[in-house]
Amino acid sequence: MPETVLTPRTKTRPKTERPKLYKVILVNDDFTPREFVVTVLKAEFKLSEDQAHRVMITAHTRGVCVVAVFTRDVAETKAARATDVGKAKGYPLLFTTEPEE
Ligand code: TYC
Repeated sequence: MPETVLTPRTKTRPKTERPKLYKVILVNDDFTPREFVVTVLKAEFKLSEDQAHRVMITAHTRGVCVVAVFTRDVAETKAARATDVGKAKGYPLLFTTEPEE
């Protein structure tokens, strides 16, 4: 009797987990000038003038706004750097991070 050779119809590939992503969140305060917030958003997060202005206004009116999403390391580094830029000018500007659901 001839042997039946079955060829698999699906390719197997090693499963690589996608890294968990973290949101960088801009927090409103009553002291940091609006234009300064926009400048920091453009410099640290590479937002356009228009994007930066929208993010700033959203945080200003709602209290917080998600700026962007990164891997944990990148999110924490960028949030710390952006917060430090404000601190250097004596402003309480704050960026925090939070894991995505
Ligand atoms: N609320 C600030 C003001 O009126 C501007 C501001 C916006 C500050 C967003 C922080 O995350 C912020 N000067």
